[in-house]
Amino acid sequence: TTPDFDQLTLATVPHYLASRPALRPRIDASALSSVVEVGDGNLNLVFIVRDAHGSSLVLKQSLPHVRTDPSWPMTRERSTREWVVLDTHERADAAHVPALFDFDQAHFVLAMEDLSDHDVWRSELNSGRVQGWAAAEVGRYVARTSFASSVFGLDPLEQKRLVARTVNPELCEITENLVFTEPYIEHEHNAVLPGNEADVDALRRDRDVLREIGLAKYRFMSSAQSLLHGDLHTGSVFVRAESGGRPASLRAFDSEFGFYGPTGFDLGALWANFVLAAARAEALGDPDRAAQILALPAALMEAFEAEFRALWPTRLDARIWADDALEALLGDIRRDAAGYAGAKAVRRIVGFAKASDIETLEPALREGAARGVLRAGRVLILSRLGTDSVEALSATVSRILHE
Ligand code: SR1
Ligand code: MG
Repeated sequence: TTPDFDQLTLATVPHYLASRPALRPRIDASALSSVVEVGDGNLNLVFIVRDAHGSSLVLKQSLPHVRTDPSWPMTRERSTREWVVLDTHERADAAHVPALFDFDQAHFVLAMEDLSDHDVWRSELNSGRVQGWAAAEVGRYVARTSFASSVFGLDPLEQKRLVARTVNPELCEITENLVFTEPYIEHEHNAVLPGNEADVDALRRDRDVLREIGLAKYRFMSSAQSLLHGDLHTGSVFVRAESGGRPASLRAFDSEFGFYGPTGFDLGALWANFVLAAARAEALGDPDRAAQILALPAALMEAFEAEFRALWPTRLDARIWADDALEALLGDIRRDAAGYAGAKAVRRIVGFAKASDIETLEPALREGAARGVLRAGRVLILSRLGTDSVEALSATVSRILHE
């Protein structure tokens, strides 16, 4: 009898591999040396499979519910969306995503390159290794993938077909609720230390913050600029520093939240996580490392803008999108990125799915770090009203975190 592949197990993975002709050149299913389940995110099963000849790959299968809360159902169609996003991003920038080997729509399984020789960037930051070079690399990834999937890089008919294929209602709804709504209301998903309750109250009473969050949510829901990764925090980025002649490498993975949205959302997600990492460094008494981390938003945005400018001459229609449109466009994306950075920083302190940067601090340190992130988040959320200089914003964030 054919085993049931509906939810893969260590026992069924070898049979599953044998059933996939596309994977035959990638792995010898009859000579596997190890199968391990390594999924530690909120949603999926992830297996690393190795064979006796030294080949390996990753299988990622979506579960029909949130992994950490089985009572919370979740569409498995997100696998199809991740496949389309990854395939599109691979065409635009193969160097910065895992290679895609196979997609099994019947069982919601993606087979991808094993990147075990890389580390998750958040873990590196938490361990004190900043990997600062990675900020420019990921900025180039966002520039290449956003330009290629936008109307500047794609024929308008093709672009609209891709918009239609990547509509992601259920996962967008998660972001709409968890990032833009729940932190600003009473909700069972929220939890903060008692010492941070007044900080959250102050944010919820701030009418400017509420207006800007509402406008940011509106742009998230209505601005189909480019095919986003959709959840580009430092836990969605693998890094491998240059060593012994082996080049540095960065790969953005886990794009199941991808959809056509505002380009600044992906940039803002990274920026927010730099703020969390800097708050951790400050809490641990390392202001020099915090300063090093707070240089990353500028490195990210500069590399993004430089790459976008370099791609601009290849835009499909220069008749109407003239050169002077470019800087206005980049200014809009920069302002969006700063606002989304604030929203994404706040959600990781107040709402569901917190970040280990702050959560693994002991409570006495966590309270101050959380307060700093909430205050820094407010400045970023309100930044549309003032400066759009990334360096100036980071200088303010630095002062707040150091207080
Ligand atoms: C129920 S999913 C919770 C969070 O995990 C993902 O990483 C996204 O950030 C989402 O908001
Ligand atoms: Mg994820």
